[in-house]
Amino acid sequence: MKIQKILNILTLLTGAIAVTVTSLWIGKQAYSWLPPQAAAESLLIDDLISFLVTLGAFIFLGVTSTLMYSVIFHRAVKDDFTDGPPIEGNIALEVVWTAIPILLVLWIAGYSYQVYEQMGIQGPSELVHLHNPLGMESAYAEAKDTPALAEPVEKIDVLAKQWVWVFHYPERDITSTELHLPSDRRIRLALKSQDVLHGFYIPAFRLKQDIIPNHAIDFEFTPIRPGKYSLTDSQYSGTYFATMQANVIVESPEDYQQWLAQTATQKPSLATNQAASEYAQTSNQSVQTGWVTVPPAAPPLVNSPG
Ligand SMILES: [Cu+2]
Repeated sequence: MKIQKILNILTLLTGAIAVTVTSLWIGKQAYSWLPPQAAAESLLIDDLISFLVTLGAFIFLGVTSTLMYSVIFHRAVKDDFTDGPPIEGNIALEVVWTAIPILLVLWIAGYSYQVYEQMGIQGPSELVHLHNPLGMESAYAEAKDTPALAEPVEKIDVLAKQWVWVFHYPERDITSTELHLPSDRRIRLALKSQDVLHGFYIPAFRLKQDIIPNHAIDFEFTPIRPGKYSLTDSQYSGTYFATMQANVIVESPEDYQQWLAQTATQKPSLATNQAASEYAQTSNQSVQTGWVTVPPAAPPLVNSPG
């Protein structure tokens, strides 16, 4: 009897260690499932995702391995149709399995909030303050003291409309349909929408922000990896919403300055606009659906049509 108990504890211990080690390994794999880490914020988000995957893997493996163990080693013998032992509640067990999930949820909430605070992305602060006057104010005040925000900031205006992104660089007063960004510089975007709700989403930066009409939303981040990424609209904004994509080019500050200077010498020209050309095509079609759609905004005049 004694030996049986020791064996049971050993089995449980071995199982728990195997599940923990496997979960930690799966959590490490999570990094490779995601796009390149092109902004400082993506490092924080990916750590959070890895943590959540580790936790999820631990619960999944813990539950399934217990189930498999019971099915394999505690099968009823053939022709045994008797009932199992009548177990009527267990206060200690119920307290434990209620307390553990509560603590886990609080841990996830605390960690997520901390990541959001560290990112210091600003967002629609005046709207957030309106709905949550106590919670957010201190977070923003604190974020202003972090060294990331004390760095020189590159300001760019982003205008979203049906269905095109237009970027304006106030420093040189130039516009483009491709978003150029210097790497390792704090970027501050002023997000504006001319018509409806749009969503600013760069998966490689792990950043997403709704753009609300009639509100300029400050949005901050730091690109860290030169390369070409894509910006997509994360909110359904009408018929040609799928065409609302733009290239994001992260380059060294020297290349960025060179691009600004070179673009400043170019006369504004009409940008190619997929939404406008698709709309023009449908009006030439012989079969008319009769469905009305919002006509796309006129293609913008930009210094760099991309
Ligand atoms: Cu849109």
